[in-house]
Amino acid sequence: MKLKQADIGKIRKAMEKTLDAKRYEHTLGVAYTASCLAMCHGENIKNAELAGLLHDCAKCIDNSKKLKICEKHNIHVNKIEGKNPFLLHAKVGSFLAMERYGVRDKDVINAILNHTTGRPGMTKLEKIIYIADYIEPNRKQAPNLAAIRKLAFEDLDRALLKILEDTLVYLETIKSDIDPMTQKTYDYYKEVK
Ligand code: DGI
Ligand code: FE
Ligand code: FE
Repeated sequence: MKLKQADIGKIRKAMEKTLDAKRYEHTLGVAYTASCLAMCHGENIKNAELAGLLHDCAKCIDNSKKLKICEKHNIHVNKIEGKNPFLLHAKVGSFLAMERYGVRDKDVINAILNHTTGRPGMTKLEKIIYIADYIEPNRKQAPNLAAIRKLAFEDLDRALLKILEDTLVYLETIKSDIDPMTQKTYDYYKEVK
């Protein structure tokens, strides 16, 4: 399918088709959690829902296909992404949001693009998607979830910093490669606070 203009109903149906059942439930959870955060913090509710619905649209594409899409469309793959191609679902997802799902809003595209690593100087919508991805109701494993869920409705920057900190600790514990952007984002928000 290729949409000329982003249509939330059509995109929801497309996600149900393209994602596995668990990922689709997670996606709905991110979309409505992002909508609630948008209400709470004065962001555009429909943009939050749209970005939430699409943030993982490339998650169920296998790694070799993701790498192929990047090659074909000149999307830069860094060393860490080359070794951990699942990270590319954010870049490939933002590309598909534009090309396949008809999203034109730059902020929505960037919220999809930066939802895994974050970036220094995120917009309110980018923060909302990053946080909603971590706290949506189907998430159960992360530590401090109850506290971070409460914090998300009080202070976006403090919630963001706590998630970044817990993510870095988790990645170090499992000895996973850390994307330079994840570290840069943490360093930036540590200074902001
Ligand atoms: O796609 P989701 O699972 O919904 O969520 P996501 O896109 O935020 O990806 C979550 C995973 O990404 C989580 O296990 C932490 C991991 N991650 C975040 N930053 C980095 C990272 N993994 C590696 N290897 N390096 C990073 O810098
Ligand atoms: Fe993701
Ligand atoms: Fe997600």
